[in-house]
Amino acid sequence: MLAKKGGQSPILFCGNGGGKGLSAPACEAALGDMDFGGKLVDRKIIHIDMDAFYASVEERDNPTLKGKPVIVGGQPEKRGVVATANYVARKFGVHSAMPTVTALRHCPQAILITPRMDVYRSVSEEIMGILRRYAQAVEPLSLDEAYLDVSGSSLCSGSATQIARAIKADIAKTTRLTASAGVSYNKFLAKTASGMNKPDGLTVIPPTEGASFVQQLPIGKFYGIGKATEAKMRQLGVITGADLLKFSARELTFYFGSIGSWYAMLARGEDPREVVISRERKSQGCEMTFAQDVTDRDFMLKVLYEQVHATILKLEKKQLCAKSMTIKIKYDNFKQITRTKSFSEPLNLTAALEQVEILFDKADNHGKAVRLLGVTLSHIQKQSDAKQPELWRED
Ligand code: DCP
Ligand code: MG
Repeated sequence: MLAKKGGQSPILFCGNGGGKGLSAPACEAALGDMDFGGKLVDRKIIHIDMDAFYASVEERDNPTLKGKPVIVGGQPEKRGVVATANYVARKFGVHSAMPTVTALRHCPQAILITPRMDVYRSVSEEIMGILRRYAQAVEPLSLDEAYLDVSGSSLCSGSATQIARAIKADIAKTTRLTASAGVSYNKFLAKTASGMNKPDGLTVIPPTEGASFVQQLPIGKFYGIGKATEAKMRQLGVITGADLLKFSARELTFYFGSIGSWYAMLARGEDPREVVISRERKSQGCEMTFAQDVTDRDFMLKVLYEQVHATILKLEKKQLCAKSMTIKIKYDNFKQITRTKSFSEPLNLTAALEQVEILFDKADNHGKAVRLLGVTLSHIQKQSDAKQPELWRED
């Protein structure tokens, strides 16, 4: 049985909570052993995403918070931002990355909690451990989300939907937290599905429904389409996936560059990306929002030096090194710029300190007041893989 939602294409809503349509037999049958003949629809991918993760951990550990608006984030007087808010606080318009001061204006009665990263990290390890019991291919994306490829699994008679349900139950039992799951035949659709019925949702987009689902999807909900691209799409008259489908890959490449061919695939409900078992970190960095805006160049350089130092140390601890550096500067008007430079050899500390100054001066701040500074090192590789000219010279 297919549940229709708001006149959209039929998708299976198998939520355990929130009073959303529950259709267990349909869920079980959803991805069964259906054969749709196409090479891109024969995989079974699950995306798991914890609900209001940090805030849920806080509520779990302090039952007096139950039913109250909870914000996990930095202090307003230090110009902290919201890491997350529970669903009660979200009703007031509070969301991740919002300055805490704004969040508290929206919801003055909210209880503000400073993040306890160690606790979230250890809960995350517990969750990833559970996921690895259900699939060999588990790809964590952050502390609270991961993809699983369960194609060919013998668990739950091979039903990806049943596996997702079992995972949710296991997570709930072990951690007393809820997760939402999305089940489909590729990453893009599985991830979109997991966000559709939060919290405690289980949403399945079977192969028969992928194309029609994508057609009704608002363009802003497409994976990787941010606010700026969405605005550009709108200028082209693209409001939904159906509109996007009218453009060829070549046309989309003309308008958006090489990423255009990716949009063309998404419009067709296709996403060939594999679930990658061990995902290597692509970048490492840190940033800092100042309690008060700063204009002093020496002070800012000192902060950047410390950030570079800390970042290089973190990489070295893992025997990694990096070949690109990016600095981020956010001004008092919230305008943000980045400057990046790549190098042929991995950066050591001395080179990195020199380069951060060059990048900072390239930004040409002209005494503007700065609210945030950050450094990211990317193009990361293992130190042992870094080319050592004297050892690797090719004669
Ligand atoms: N996070 C953060 N800063 C952000 C976004 C997220 O620190 N800008 C942290 C806090 C979140 C966690 O990462 O709890 C997971 O991020 P999600 O985007 O999955 O958000 P939540 O799990 O909080 O809520 P949802 O139920 O929407 O998944
Ligand atoms: Mg989450």
